[in-house]
Amino acid sequence: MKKASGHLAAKIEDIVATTPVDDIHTHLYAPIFGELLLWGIDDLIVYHYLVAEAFRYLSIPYDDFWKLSKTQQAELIWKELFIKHSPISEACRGVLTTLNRLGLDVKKRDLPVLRDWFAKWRADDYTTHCMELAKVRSICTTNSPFDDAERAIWERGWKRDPRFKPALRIDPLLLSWDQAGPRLVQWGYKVKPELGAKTVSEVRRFLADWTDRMAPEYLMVSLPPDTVYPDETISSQLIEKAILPHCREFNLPFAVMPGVRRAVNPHLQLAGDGVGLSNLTALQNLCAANPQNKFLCTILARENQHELCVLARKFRNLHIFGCWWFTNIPTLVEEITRMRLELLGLSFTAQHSDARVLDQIIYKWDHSREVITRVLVQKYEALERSGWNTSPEEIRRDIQGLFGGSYREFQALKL
Ligand code: FIX
Ligand code: ZN
Repeated sequence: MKKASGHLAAKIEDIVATTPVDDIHTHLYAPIFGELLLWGIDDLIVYHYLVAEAFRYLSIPYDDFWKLSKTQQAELIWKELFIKHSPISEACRGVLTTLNRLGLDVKKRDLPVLRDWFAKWRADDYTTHCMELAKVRSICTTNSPFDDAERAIWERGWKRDPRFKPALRIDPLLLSWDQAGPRLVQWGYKVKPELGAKTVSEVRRFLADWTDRMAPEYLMVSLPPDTVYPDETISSQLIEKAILPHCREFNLPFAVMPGVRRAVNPHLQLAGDGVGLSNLTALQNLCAANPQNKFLCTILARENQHELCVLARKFRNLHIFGCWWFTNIPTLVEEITRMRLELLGLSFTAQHSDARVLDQIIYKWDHSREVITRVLVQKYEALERSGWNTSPEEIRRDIQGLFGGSYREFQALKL
């Protein structure tokens, strides 16, 4: 059997490292949103992934931790996860990769010096700097009309930064109608607790108003693992009667992220969510019953990944993307990316960052590119052994597809 040349591997590594990405799901904000855009050393360290890990060691009462200032929390986490133990976990290593790529000397382990360095930056210059370092071309944000802080900014309006692309997040509407309904009433939409025709049309008016205001890329919800569709719940009815017709009218995909068990340990706040195995029959039913709707999906449980790939083989109105949260670790990114390539070829989006802190795009994309390179080298070498030559232009085309091109083609698809 002919051995692949080291030349091919080097070429792939170079193309993966230099191809710009469209980051299609994050929790970041454009700089105009002020303090809502998190960045800098303290936010990197108090990231909820690290809070969860620190509490593996910390014995202080949860409430005492939450009463501390951000700086104090960061100091506690830094001491526990970086000084008293080696920072081996993916989230810890991420902080170091980020600082290292920003040109900071992590060996010194000196938090005040790091703080001084960050203090010199302004958010808008720093945004450009991080996006350049990470080779991220555009950032899709998560925007909720139910979030009081950001709603006010949307209502005021501003000149758009074209690098930031909003997504309309609707979790409260679908998952806590009891509270979302009264808020809609407060905002002038005549909805009732039961979903009569008038209420449905008012929910659609609400969605249309926010779609006009935001011009979102898609509508999005994270779903608990036990979600069933269709059924008699308000959530299922809202999807069928309001969300899906709205998405068809505005040609917007509906993005679902199944598998999150919220507040498994509420004392950990944002860090307290867990994972569960989803019943993908709900997604299958959505795709099958609504061929004119487009669905984006990333799923949280490792055990659901294979079934999700098979579903994507069956439904062209389903586009799968990214390795999310607990699956965004090298072991699983490698396994999932290989599985997707083997079952779907190149018709998926390899990764999104899910970053909550701007600087994280540096490590999340660096680490992902490293793993994706490893998998692609194996795949193109295997093609070479089968007698197929792939030109650098073809490899670049393929990687552009995995890094946003395939998503854009899906967006452009007319069903
Ligand atoms: O629902 C989501 O979009 C999740 O990404 C978040 O809920 C989660 O807290 C997170 O940041 C995961 O990376
Ligand atoms: Zn997210």
